[in-house]
Amino acid sequence: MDIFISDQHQQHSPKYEFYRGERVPCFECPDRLNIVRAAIEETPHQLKNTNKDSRQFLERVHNANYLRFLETAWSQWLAIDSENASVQPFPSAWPVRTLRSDIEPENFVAKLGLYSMDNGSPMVEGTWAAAKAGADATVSAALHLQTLIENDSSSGVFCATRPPGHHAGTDFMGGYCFVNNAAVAAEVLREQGHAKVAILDVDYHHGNGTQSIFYERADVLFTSLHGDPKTEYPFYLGHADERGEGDGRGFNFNYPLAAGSSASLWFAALEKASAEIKQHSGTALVVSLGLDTYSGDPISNFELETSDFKLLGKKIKQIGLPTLFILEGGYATDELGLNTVQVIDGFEQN
Ligand code: Q9C
Ligand code: ZN
Repeated sequence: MDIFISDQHQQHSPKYEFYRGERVPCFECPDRLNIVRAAIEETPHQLKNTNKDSRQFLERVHNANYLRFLETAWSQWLAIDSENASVQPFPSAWPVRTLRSDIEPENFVAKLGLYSMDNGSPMVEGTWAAAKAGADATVSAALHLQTLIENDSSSGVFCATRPPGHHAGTDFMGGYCFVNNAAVAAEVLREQGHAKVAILDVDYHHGNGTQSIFYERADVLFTSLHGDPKTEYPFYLGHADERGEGDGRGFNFNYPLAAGSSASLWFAALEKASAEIKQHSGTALVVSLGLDTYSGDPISNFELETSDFKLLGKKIKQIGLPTLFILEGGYATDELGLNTVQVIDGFEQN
């Protein structure tokens, strides 16, 4: 399988996030992708160039005000006080019910709240560069998949990027995510002539950003298995009764599972999602591959073991569509490389 790894991800290296009331070292860290790269370099899989420009696709997925904010956030932060160079900004106020989100405030922290769903996306000077490079890698991978499709409809391509993307919506960041790479990938495949694209999100956390971006569209099917939002992040989306709206009605499928669910329950839900995808007559599949379903994940609560990731790769292959894997979460850093390679090998060995 050909592999794309964002080469600018290390620029996004925040020190802290908030966890259970404390400021702790970030779970979403550069070592994650360094370890994935090292594991892939031990395999015969080829590393490809990630140099396509994602701009036009980012503009389809995200609104202009939000993209402008992301691009200029760090200079706005420094403009408040040059000593902010060594400090991470966090939002502290949000325009929830009854408050207005139609006027962009001038205060930087107020803007940060307007464009965030939580305080869980710490930002540093290189965040935009890393997020943009991740989207560039995604576009490179999606276009490469298209060239492979022309020869062999059962191809797969893997794109390893960070920061992850699936919590980011049209105009907000959240849950370590700034730009929605899976949505960018779906838009590229649509533009390449795929009338219907399917997304399968297997991250532990519901892909609220991806769901919301495509919720009223019939051309991109969204399916997701995840921890039940009644107890698990992102809490406010991801229930089974969310089936799409307007033209998108019937093109959204959520399979929430109780925290602590076994691997066999998880694979049973995967069968249901796969059946929906097969019925959909799509011609390409984007997988939001979170590996935080691993039993050893420090912030998640499913029970998949390393060998289950090989089975996951095999099951995804059996869906029978050209597939683009996009890395999302996965915070058991030491095992992330091995688990990633398992998915790739499971897909290839079919
Ligand atoms: N603030 C992804 O897996 N909160 N995001 C954890 C610490 C949110 C996970 C608690 C977890 C977001 C892409
Ligand atoms: Zn996750």
